[in-house]
Amino acid sequence: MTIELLRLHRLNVPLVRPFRTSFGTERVRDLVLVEAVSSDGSSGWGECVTMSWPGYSSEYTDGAIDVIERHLLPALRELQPGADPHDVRRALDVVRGHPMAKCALTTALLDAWLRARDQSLGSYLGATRERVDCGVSVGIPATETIGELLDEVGLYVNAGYRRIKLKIEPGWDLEPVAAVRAAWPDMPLQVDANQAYERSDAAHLAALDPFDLLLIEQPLHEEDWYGHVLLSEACSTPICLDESILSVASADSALQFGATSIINIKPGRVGGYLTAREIHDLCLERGVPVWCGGMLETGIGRAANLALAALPGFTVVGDTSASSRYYEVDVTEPFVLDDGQLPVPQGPGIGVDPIPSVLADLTVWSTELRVGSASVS
Ligand code: OSB
Ligand code: MG
Repeated sequence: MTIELLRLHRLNVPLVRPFRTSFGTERVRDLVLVEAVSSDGSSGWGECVTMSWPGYSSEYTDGAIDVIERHLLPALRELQPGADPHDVRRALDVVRGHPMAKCALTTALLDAWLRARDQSLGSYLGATRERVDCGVSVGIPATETIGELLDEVGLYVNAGYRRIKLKIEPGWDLEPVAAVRAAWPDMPLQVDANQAYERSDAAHLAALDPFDLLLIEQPLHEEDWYGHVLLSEACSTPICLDESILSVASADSALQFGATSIINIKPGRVGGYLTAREIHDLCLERGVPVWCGGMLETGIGRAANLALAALPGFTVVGDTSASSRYYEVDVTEPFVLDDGQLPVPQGPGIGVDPIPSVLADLTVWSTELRVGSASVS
C-alpha cells in the first residue's frame, strides 16, 4: 500500500452550546481532518484537535496546517518502502513539538495501514473491552449562575453519564462544586482548572477536599512541576496532570516527582496513539490509573479515543461523551450513549467514516497534497 495523497479538510462545526473554560470560550469547533489516500483509492482518517487559537496549548489550527504542509509532509516523503506505524512516528521526530499535528497525520496513516490489514485500532492497541464508561466535561456557564450549571449537569445526569467534570477558575470553584455535590451526593465528580491557579492558591484548593472529588486536573501552569508537588502535599484530593504530560518521559518524571497521581491521556497532546499507549503501559505497570481526555472531537477523533479508552489501564471514567453532547450533526454516524457507555468501533482501522454530504456541508477549506515517494506497507 502506498499513500499517494493527503487531503486536509478544515471543518467548522457549531457546538450545541458554547464551551467556556479558564482559557476561553469555544462556540464553533474549527478543526482539520487529515485524509490519507492510498494507491487503491481507500482512505484513512485522523482528526487534528487543535483549537483555532493557542489557549489550551501553543498549537492552533492555522499553525497545524502550516506545519503539516511545510514540514511534516516533507518528512513523510523520506519514508522507505515498507514503513510501519513506528517508522512513521520516527520520521516525524525531525520536527520539534506540534504533537496535535503529528497525531492527526500519524493517525490517518495508521488508519489506512490497519484498514489494509483488516484490523481494528482497538485490537491493534490491545483493547480489552467493547464498551467504555463515559463522563462529561461541563464548561463554565455563560451566565455564571449556579442555576444554569445545575440545569446543564442535570441534563447529563439524566442522560446517564457516569461522571461529571466541572471546569473551574478563580471565582468559579468552591460554590459551584458545593452546589453540584449537594444536588448529587453520590455522583463521581472532578474539576479541571486548565492552569488557572498559582502556587499561593494551595490553601484555597485544599478547601475542595471535603467535596470528595476524584481529582483536581491541571491546577497550575504546565511547566510548574514543583508547584504540583507542593499542591499534592497540600490537598488530599489527588492531582491529575493534563497539559503537562507531552511524552512518556514527562509522564515518568511527573510520577517520579510526585507531581501527579493520575494521568489524563490525550493522544493529540502526546503526538499520537502509539505514545498514548506507551504512557498507558507505563502507568499500568506502576499501578497508576489513567483516563482518556477529550478535545471536543467529532466522531472521527472520538472513534479512535474509544479504542484507546478500552485498554485495561483506563480504570477512571473519561471525557469521551456522546456526539449529542457536542454537535447537532456529527461528521460520522452519531455515537449514542447507552447506559452511560459508548461502543468501541469494531470495524477495520478507526471503524468509522465521515458521511460525505455532512463533510461537504461543514467544510470551509480543503487542500490536496501529493505525497509522492512515501510508501507505507
Ligand atoms: O482540558 O480537558 C481539557 C476541551 C478542550 C480543550 C481542553 C479540555 C477540554 C475538555 C472537554 O475538558 C473534553 C471533551 O469533552 O472532549
Ligand atoms: Mg483538562
